[in-house]
Amino acid sequence: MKKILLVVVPLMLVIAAAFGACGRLRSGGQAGLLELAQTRGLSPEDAARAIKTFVAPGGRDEYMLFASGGHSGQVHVIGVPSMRLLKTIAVFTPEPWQGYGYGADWSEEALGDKPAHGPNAGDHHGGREGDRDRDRGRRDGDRDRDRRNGDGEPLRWGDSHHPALSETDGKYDGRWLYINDRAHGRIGMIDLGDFRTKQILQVPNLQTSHGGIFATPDTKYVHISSKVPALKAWNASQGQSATLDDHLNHYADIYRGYSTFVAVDPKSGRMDLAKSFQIELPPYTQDLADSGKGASYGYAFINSYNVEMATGGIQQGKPPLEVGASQLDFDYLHIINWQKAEQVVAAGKFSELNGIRVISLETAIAEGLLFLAPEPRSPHGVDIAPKGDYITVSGKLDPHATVYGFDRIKKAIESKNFEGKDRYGIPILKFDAVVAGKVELGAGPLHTQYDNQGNAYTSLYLESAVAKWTLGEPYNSADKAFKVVDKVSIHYNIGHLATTQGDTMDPQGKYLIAMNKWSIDRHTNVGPLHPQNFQLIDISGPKMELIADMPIGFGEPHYAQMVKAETIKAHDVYALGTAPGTNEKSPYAIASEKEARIERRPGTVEVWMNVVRSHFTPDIVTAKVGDKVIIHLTNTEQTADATHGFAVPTRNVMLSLDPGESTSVEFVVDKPGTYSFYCTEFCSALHLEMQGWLIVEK
Ligand code: RUQ
Ligand code: CUA
Repeated sequence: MKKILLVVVPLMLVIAAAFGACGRLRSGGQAGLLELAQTRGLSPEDAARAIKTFVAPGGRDEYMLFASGGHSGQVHVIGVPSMRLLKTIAVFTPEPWQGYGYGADWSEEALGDKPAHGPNAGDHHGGREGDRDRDRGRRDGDRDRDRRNGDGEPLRWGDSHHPALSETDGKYDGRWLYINDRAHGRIGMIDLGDFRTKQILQVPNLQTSHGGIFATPDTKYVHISSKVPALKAWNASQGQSATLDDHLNHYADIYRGYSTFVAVDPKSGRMDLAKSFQIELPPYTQDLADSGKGASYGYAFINSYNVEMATGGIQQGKPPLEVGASQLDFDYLHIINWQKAEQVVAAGKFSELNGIRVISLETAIAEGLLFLAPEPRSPHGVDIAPKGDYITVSGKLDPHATVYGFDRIKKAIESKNFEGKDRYGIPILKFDAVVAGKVELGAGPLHTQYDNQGNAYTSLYLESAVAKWTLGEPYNSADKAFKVVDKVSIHYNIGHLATTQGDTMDPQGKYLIAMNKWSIDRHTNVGPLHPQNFQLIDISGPKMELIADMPIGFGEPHYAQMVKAETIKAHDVYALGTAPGTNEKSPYAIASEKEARIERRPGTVEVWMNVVRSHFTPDIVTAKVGDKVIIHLTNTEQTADATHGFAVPTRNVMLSLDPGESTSVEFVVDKPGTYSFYCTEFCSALHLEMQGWLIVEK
């Protein structure tokens, strides 16, 4: 009895506090709620957490989390605080529900990196047959080149790591989202008008990527740098030859890293290689990166490890990489003045390498746009504080975070306060001259985010915790700088973390998501491959409080960004006839069933198909074995959520047609038969009848 009272009384207080005096408890009454909590075995704290995260049916979350899907290749959109999964956006991996990677022209273009309708499309809108076929031919060729890497196989996966929401004045503007493919040095671009991937760009000269993605504060560029350095001038589609001897004994000469500033079209958000540039870097392993802003606008910062340039080769008598790469006490923070790099490119001091303008290492040094600063061995994250004045570098193997002052960096560069040069001739700034402070956080600090009260939050991988520490002036004059003020345990092995808008100039300080690598005993056993675990932490008070777990049943997520939901303004339906690839009217769109038709020419059947509840018109298409079938489908509905599918059995054809959308597909029919295509969305009571036939005659 005593125990029950102990639970009930505080629970009443908590719930009463949560609701104030308002009358929402009337339905069940306070007593009813208490009983319910007891029946479910919830402590008062549990009940309070449930209320903190609960979003009533039909309600909306305050924030949206855009989380990388790791080697699922996708991006996951999660509502916060409810931690409900709202959508998975297909990026690097085909996904049938969204009709992505199963014949839809826009998705083939995205996966093949050819904006057939985009700014470089040239004559695509010409509309004449000849143009169209020529254009298609060109697209196919380019697509093959870009998609087939090395061994000639189309790429069908990616390792999505670091999302970057577009920014205006250093704040998320809700227009576009970019994400890197760690495995292949590619970038995916998602339009947040329709949450679809519009473009995937293979960044030249990179084999892998890690540093970024970040958007510069005005999204003039998105940045990505190489992770493991690739053979100089690496060409993914052609390959390049090197011997074991080259690798073991000439590593420093044959490999290079690159920092890439990929230009973004301010209207469409598309990446434009012609306006982009790269800066050649030494073959250290460049790790995470972040964009300068505010005080440090115009600069970029990249961490590194393995400045030892260890080659691996355990059976060749060399130390394992993790040993070889940890011999020196310091690695290097790379400091890049990209505004200066822009001027150098404008002055023509670059060479073209695999289709991108590249500033050589020599030029970068001579022009004073690249510097190094020592950082304690094998760091991981580099994260710029909201005003752009502090640069936090996390130790990974060192329990400290090292905080660099941008004013100090600038002064050291101006007064040439160098402690020497690296073997490539890049000036190294004096450590003591550029460091503003150090803070001992705990074991395995990885990544840092910020709030609006002058605090930083750093993930501690080894300790399975988040440390909260102070920035002091100029964020909060009452705080002593670089002091740990709170810690919360995480379950388990946290990697990245995301606070509300915590990497922008407008952090909110409400929630923190811990993105954990291990979940061990946190969830129901689903076999030896355990889900990863997201944990929601309330950071609005002086003490951090863990309030919810969310198992993540897909690839290992890395970074995420959390934005006010109201910033994202996605449309409900497309304007009639919109091609998702361009956001413009498709030249193949039809306005209604009356325009539906079939045209035949030798070897080709071309169909303009109308799609509405609950039929396709035409619903019978005939072709001969060996014909190319081209179908332009327009969903001529304008009702929200009236999406139809178009699936052809035995073919890799699976489209999703949102209201107003016009999408084309082409495929060759090589076997006789009658194929019953059908709608895959339960769109009406007569959805089951929404089908037709493709009759392929001998
Ligand atoms: S790297 S935690 Cu982005 Cu840390 Cu994966
Ligand atoms: Cu359309 Cu089912």
